[in-house]
Parts: sequence; structure tokens; C-alpha cells
Amino acid sequence: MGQNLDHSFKVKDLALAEEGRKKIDWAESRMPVLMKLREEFRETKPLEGQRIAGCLHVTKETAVLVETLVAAGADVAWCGCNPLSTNDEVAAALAANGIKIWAWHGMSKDEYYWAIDKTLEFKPTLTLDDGADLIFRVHSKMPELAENIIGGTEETTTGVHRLRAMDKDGKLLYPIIAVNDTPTKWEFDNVYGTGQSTLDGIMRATSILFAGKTVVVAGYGHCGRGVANRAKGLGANVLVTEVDPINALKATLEGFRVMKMDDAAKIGDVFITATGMKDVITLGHLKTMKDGAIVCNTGHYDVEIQVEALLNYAKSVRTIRPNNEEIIMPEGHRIYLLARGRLVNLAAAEGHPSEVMDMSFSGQLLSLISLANGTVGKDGNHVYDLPKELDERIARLKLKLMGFEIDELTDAQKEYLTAYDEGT
Ligand code: 3DD
Repeated sequence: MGQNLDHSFKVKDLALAEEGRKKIDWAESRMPVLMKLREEFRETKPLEGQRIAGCLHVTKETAVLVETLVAAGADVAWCGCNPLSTNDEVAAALAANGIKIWAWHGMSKDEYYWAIDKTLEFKPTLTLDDGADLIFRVHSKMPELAENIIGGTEETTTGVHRLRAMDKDGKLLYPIIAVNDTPTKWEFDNVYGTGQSTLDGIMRATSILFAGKTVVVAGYGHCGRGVANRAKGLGANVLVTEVDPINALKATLEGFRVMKMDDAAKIGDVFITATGMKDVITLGHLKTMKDGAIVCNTGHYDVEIQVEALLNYAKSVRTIRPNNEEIIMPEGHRIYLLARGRLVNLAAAEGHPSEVMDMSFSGQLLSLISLANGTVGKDGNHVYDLPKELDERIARLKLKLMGFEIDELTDAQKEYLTAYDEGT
């Protein structure tokens, strides 16, 4: 593929582009729904004239989304949404293909926000976020940009929680579609994607045997449920900690032991936080853990484990394997911290498999098109859901491309749905 370099970008090393292109080609072969939609929208160009600023992990799957947005007519500028999650080969391939992208693995905090500001320099008409850092940047530092912004989308649970809070306080400067809350994202990406990719990250950073290990999963929401069930499938003894009684009850009835973190800390071998909350594993917990305990986080932000307190308290720290720091505690036991407490699935592996991102990113695409054509977001600056018919379009296409067929309701059955004159 020839190189198109007459645009602004900054990546680790453009020479990595060829390897990155192979990764993107591989992802395209596993994302049939997005590729099918790309064919359709390449012709109709529903995003013609739109300028999209994207802040989302730069992975091989994201590259398929970016190049689909361009095929649909958009002008795109991109940055990562986590300093540790950018795949440098993929970033190089996007830059070589004419994409304005500022992203590399291991960015400092200043470089991270510098990159976000670079994407905002081209005055977007649409924003795409994962964790809402770009949206927050517009709202806190450049509110004047909002007059050009038709709307935005948000990919992840914690980002949507915060945006709904802003909506409630009347603080949103433009409408947002909560892609995370779309069933074809939430029920699959969060459960099966997070479940598999989190264990993938742990395996790459430790190469441990899961069978027989006591795995403690903090949080039994969609993500935690996926992680717990995948670990169980590998033969681990899985414990769950929770603050929500309904989720805790679900975990119990699905066969997991539920207990307080204070108690789990003493017996766990591997700890995985998936709560979206801060201070879930504290220094106090870390002090009581067994020698050799492995600790990591799969939530979007790196606040779930008290990493700074741990590193300040440590007697010594050394990187024993990539994304794996051995911490000798004053008490004498060793703790293994993965990816410095940042999301282990993207920092130590490749994130979710392409097959689930296929649906999540089709939701992103259809959401952006719905904002651009005005079918969603015209009732004020609020958080909106993707219309059900669009969500079902993704599901139907996925099933068809997987080779499955489903039944359809007959007219009589449709009538029965709303009838109230028939009983048992
Ligand atoms: N996320 C997980 N895997 C990803 C991948 N392969 N590419 C891009 C992003 C990826 C994170 C988010 O899409 C989503 O799962 C979340 O809720 O953060």
C-alpha cells in the first residue's frame, strides 16, 4: 500500500506501517458486519462533510472503524484514550494511509492531552470517545468548539455514567449517544470481550496456569461477569466481591462464592478489578495478600487499585516481565502488579477480539450517522440511546453473516402480543 504523508500526525515509527497493515487486514477478516456497512456507506457517503475527532484505543479493530468512517465520507483525526493501549504498528499504518493521528504506546500524561488537543484543532463536527476524556476536554477547556459539534458518542460504561450525570445537571454542550448501552455492545463486548481479553492480558504478562488458582473478581457487572465465567471455564476457583446486592446475588446463584475484599485479600492468588470504582484494592488489602499474589485491573480508569500508595510503600520494585512489576513488600511478601494498574486487556494484550468489536463499532458508525442526519439528538443536549431498530439491524446482520437464521412472528402472533382477550 503506498504512503500518503501530506498531513499532520505523530506516531512511534512509520517503518512499522507494513506490520500494522497486516494486523488491520486480519481484523477486517473478522469484522464482517462493519465491512458490509462500509460497502454500503462507501457509495452513499452519509458522513460526507463531517469532521470526526476520535479518542479511542488505537488497536487493529479501531483502525477498521477509522477507515470505515473515512470510506463513509468523513474527515477523521484520531488519538488514543489510554497512554498504554496504542498499538504502534497499527498507528503507523493509519498514518501511512493518510489519517491524522497522534498516538504512541507509553505516552506521558502531558503528551496524552496534547494529542487530544491536536484532534480538536481541526474543529470537529462529531466526537467519538471511550472514557469521555475528549468530551470533557471540550467542556472544560474549549467550550467554544461546541457550537460546531452536532453530537458525540461514548463507548464505555464509566464514560456514560459521567455523561449521564452531566446531562442530569444540564451541563452537556451537545447531544451524546451512549453506544455502551446498546445491547449489541453491552451484552457482547462487555461480557465476552472483556472476559476473554482480560485473561489474555494476564496470560501474556504472567504465563500462569489458571486451573486451580483462586481468582478474585471485584465487580459482577457485565464485565466482571464475563471475567468470572471465563476464569471458571479455565478451572479457576472464582470468588466475587461486590457492593451491589443484586449483582452479588446473581454471582451467588451462578455458582461463585461472594465475600468482602478484606476476606478475599487473604486467600486470593489472582485479583482482577472490574468495578469502575476507585480504591477497590487498597494498600491495606495488599499488605495482607499471600506471597506471589497477582493484581490487575480491567476497568477503564487506573483508579481501582491504590497503585501510588503501593509503590511508595514498596521495599523494592523491578520489572520482571513486560507489563509485570515484582513488588517486594516490607512484610517480605511479593506482589505482582500488571500494567501498572491500567486496563490489562489493552495494555498487556490486544483488547477484545475483533468479532465483538465488530458489533460495538457498527454501533459507533450507525450512531455517528444518526447524529449527522439528525434522526437522533434533536431533542436537546442529552444522552440518547441508539434506536432499537438500528441495534437489531446489527444483530440481524451479525447472525446472517455467521450463517444463522431465526424465526419470524406470524401476523397472528404479532396480534397476540398485544391482545388482552385471550387468557390461559
Ligand atoms: N476495547 C476493548 N477492546 C478493544 C479493541 N480491540 N479495540 C478498541 C477498543 C477496545 C475497549 C472498548 O471498546 C470497550 O470495550 C469499553 O467499554 O471500553
